Amino acid sequence: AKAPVTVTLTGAGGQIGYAAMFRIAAGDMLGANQPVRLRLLEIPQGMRGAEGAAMELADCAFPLLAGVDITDDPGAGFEGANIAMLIGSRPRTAGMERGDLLAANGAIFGPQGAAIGAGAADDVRVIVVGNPANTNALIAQQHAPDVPASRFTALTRLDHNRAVGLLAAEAGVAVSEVDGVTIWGNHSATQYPDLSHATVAGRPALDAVDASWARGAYIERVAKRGAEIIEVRGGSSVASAANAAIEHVRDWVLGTGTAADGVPRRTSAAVVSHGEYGVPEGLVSSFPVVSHGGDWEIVEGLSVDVFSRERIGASVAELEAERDAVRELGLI
Ligand code: NAX
Repeated sequence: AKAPVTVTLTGAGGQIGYAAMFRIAAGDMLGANQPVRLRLLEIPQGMRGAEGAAMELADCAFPLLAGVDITDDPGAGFEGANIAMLIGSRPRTAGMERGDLLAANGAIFGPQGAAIGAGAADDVRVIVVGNPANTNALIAQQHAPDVPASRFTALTRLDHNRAVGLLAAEAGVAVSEVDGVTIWGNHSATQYPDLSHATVAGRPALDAVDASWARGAYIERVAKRGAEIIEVRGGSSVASAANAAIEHVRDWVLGTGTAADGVPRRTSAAVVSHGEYGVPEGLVSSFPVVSHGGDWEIVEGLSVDVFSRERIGASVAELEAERDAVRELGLI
């Protein structure tokens, strides 16, 4: 039998952690033949939630689940971790200044990054879900200088999946007929869902739907989809966020593969820039990506028109401002 993969979930006593762990233990993330060991990392207030969830995991008797450990110590939580899913954070609440938000998250993601650097497995792969996700990933990465920077990523797959779903609905096709959508920049209101290179049933998306919609209401709808879910459901996105994080890790580890026509399947992920598309080196920004051999690769060479250039620039400027603010606060 294969050796278990150690998956550390932070915020495991919260909603997204709860939605994710059963699917991970069932094999949805790493495959039906790969045993997993779950590490649930919480803060003291969240330990009971994690303990209760672990009791339910036991009651599922998942054949692939090799063990569950629960801790509130980041050192123990990340020891030997192969996959680290950083879900717990301090999201913005009403009246919170940006500096307070970044400082609170620096106090979480700095120590967690250091613990990953000190004790995680050599092949550790990190995905940050907790907001502000891109900058939290940057903070963690900066505290783990011995881990390759490419192992730190942030979740924009939920934005990507929302963008695919809303495009398919507008065009009146199945989501399986949509390809080539990209989310650029920050997981925030400035994100840019780009249809320039997208296709719908093989046709350019910008011909299949009204181009002014694609570059107007659509962008806003994708960016504000989280608020729309809150308004209708009375709570934030949970299962869809967990699903996106699972798909991000699955594609990262197992590869994005090729479509039936042999064309590589693209998706979106926030990864550390090497300067691609003019995004300053070192920022954790969302790009069009493929994955093979266990590594994300940014898809280069896509044409970027004036409209897209401006949109990408605005979101990247926000990421630079966040990076400058955490630098000024001494968090990186
Ligand atoms: P919950 O409040 O239900 O759960 C968060 C859990 O994290 C709590 O149990 C808390 O005790 C724990 N926690 C806090 N600090 C911790 C620390 N230092 N170490 C370990 N655990 C810690 O929130 P939930 O709905 O699960 O959302 C989690 C995060 O995901 C939030 O920051 C949210 O903003 C973010 N989201 C990100 C999305 C994305 O696409 N990137 C979309 C969904 C979601 O909004």
